[in-house]
Amino acid sequence: MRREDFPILARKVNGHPLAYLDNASTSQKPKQVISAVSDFYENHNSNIHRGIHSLSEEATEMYEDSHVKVARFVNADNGEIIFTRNTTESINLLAYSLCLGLKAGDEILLTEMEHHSNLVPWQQIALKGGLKVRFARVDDSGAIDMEHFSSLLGKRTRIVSVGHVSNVLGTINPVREISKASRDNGSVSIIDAAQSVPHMPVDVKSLGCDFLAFSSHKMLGPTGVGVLYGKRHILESLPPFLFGGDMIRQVDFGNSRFNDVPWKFEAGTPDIAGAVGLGAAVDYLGRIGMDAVLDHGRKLSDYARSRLLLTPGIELYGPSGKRGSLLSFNLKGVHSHDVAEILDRDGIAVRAGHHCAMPLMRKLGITGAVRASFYLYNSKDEIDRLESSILRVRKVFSK
Ligand code: C6P
Repeated sequence: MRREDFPILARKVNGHPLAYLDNASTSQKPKQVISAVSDFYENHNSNIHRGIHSLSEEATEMYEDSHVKVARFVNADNGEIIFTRNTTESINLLAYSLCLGLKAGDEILLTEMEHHSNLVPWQQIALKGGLKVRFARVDDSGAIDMEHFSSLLGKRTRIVSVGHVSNVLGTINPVREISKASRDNGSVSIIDAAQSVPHMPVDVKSLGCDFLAFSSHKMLGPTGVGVLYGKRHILESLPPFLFGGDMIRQVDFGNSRFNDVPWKFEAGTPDIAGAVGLGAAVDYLGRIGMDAVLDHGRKLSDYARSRLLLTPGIELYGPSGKRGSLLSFNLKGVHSHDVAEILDRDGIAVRAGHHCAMPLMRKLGITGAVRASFYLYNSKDEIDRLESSILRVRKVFSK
């Protein structure tokens, strides 16, 4: 699918054509995104919302246009999209701003499969404020134990924050059901959509969540830009996270009044070129269609699973049915870093290690895993190369 749009994919690594299977970490960028960023710097670079001159007006319009494009992409309304630096910052913003209003003993409900970005911010705020973080169990199939989840959702649960797609297991969590249960319980619902928005159609209205966070760099856009969707009335009532320029309406020595949403949450000069690049990424994905992106990712992930199931010595993690576009595994008796290093010699880029999910690793009884993650430019041929390379690793280590 449009491999030729991605200049980096023409590269060779260690003498082999690059098979980039580390997309859950960050995706590659098409020339349309790269050109949008360089066009911004070459022709429009200026600060936004400040200067009354042509360049500043152009930059402001381009930056705001990206808010609108991203809002449309996830079916949010204007004013409901905040640009942050990444998913991590989006969740930190919520941890700070939402927890300011909580009391000691209030609870935050997560799951055992969360990425550190959706765990450490809550844990640290909870430690400071006497809040309690609870974790819904992950069962042997790699799914959230929904009975356990329901048993933890109680009178003191103020916040429920759950990953849409696990970056280790690939599990697609029932976030619509979770958002509804949270709403019925009077809790705020948050979806960590870092691994879903790049790979499938996501509609915040249909999911019914209060907040949803994701990163530009995993969906063909530049690094340095993240997104936080929030229901407008909640954003309006929430205190800001960062203070300074651009997020204010009126400042006196004694106090300040804040700007409207989303700018109340966008203090200081943002990554303007990055936001413009994200707009171009959303245009690109929109032209392909997210249903087609999902279909392609699913086919590759199913194909990879079917091949690796037959590979001797492989232990696979995550559900056997519908999964995100990734697959984690270990080769028995070989450290995941050694596998990744030998695959790299064959030009195959995968991630290995704990994948920023140490508690989940502990739960699985492993210290790390190898992860192959796919995107719209990957092919079955690359998965065949992965399989042959793994067989070579096995040979090296069985000597
Ligand atoms: N996971 C991975 O290789 P940032 O780094 O803020 O853009 O995204 C954080 C994040 C949050 N939630 C989930 C489910 C994620 O997968 C990630 C990023 C990468 O798995 C880098 S650790």
